[in-house]
Amino acid sequence: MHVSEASEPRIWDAIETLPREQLEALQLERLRETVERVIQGQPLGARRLAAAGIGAPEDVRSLEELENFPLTSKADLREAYPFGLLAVPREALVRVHASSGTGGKPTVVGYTRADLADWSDLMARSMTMAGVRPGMVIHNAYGYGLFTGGLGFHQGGERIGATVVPVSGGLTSRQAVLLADLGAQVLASTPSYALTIAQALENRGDAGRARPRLELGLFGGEPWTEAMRAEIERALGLAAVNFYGLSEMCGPGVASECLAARDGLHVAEDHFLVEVIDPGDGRRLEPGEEGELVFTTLRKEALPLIRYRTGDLGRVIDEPCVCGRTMARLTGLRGRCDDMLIIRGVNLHPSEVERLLLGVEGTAPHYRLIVERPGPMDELTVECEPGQTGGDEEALRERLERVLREGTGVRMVVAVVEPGTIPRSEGKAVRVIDRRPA
Ligand code: DLL
Repeated sequence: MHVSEASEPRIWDAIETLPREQLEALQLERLRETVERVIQGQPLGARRLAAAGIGAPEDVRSLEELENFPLTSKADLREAYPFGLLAVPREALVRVHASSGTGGKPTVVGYTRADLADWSDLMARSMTMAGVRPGMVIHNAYGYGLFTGGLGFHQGGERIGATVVPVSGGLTSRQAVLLADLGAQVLASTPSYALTIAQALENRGDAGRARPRLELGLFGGEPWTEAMRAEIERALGLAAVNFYGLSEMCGPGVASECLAARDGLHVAEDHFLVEVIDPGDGRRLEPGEEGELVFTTLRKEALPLIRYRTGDLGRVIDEPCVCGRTMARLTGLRGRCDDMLIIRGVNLHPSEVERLLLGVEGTAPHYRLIVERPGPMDELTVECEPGQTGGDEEALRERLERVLREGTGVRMVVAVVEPGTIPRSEGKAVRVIDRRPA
């Protein structure tokens, strides 16, 4: 890691350090505005609020009452596809984005001009917090298009006054050339794609060519472990910073790490109220407890959402951060509740396998999990590639099987495959191949 002097963290907006009391007063005011927008423009939301006894913004007397409001789910968005939950006329949208979702229709989201301005500002704030400065060259390898990653980081970079290179995802060998030749100091991409790019840089060799000058990586859009962070930092020689978000809120910019601590992602609490609930019974959990993240938009015009269930697991910590920001932090982003595998009765998160796998010397950071049901029981095979150092593959396989069994309580088969065989990611990595009959 070699972050230059110029990258010392700065504050973009005084609101980031607002005393909690003032922040909460602002949140309450904005929650009432959101309730007003829902009542005026979103019939489904208005009916649900009415059923919870909220017929007017004044009926919301405190932030605590939010706990009694009904939850909104992805299924609500899907049923209202594409524009049924808009609180403004469709003509008021200046942009739409969408998230792919598994099978079936994508989730479509819309932005008014004010929503886009807010989002750009949020991205500029988050990227500043991550160490980006005016004039830095940002190689933006997030996909441009319906995915919010490309345009999200693009807008934030321009708003800061950085030099944005809108490469988008794909054509990886060209990425390596541009990254070095244009002197990128910042790489923005999914963590898995960052590794693909790192490999392309390596393959290219460096005889007589420009060396990459990377300092910072702005990575997110998929779960990744501390072990993966260490791998990426080593491979690219940069400080890797975690970004979290989802299209239904705005895209990236919902919660991001500060470079000063890189210990938890500060939630943009002036734009989104965060809660953690028990995914089973919907009960609200205390700070520090792990559960499903739920967000309420506080500023969105086009698509205000009250208590939106993300399906993501995490924890909220409210202890002050060394960076001086007062906004609460997310930690333990382990993936989605429905990514959890149940193998012979034991719950297993793919991220747990990643953590254990990368902890073993001699493995490369490329893997996938294959679930099959050859007989009455599920079988899990972990495919991975050996590291560059070479060595006894049979010994590596045995060691991995032992570490995974001891670490998870699940017996799995490890297959050490030829380097380069596991498909490389150009966006969000596909980690689990489920071959079980439906
Ligand atoms: O992935 C927004 C984004 C783009 C965030 C680029 C950060 C960087 P969607 O395509 O709607 O939006 O997918 C959202 O991705 O609910 C999480 O399950 C997952 N996710 C996003 N960031 C992280 C992260 C964008 N840092 C879904 N850690 C979310 C873990 C993440 N999971």
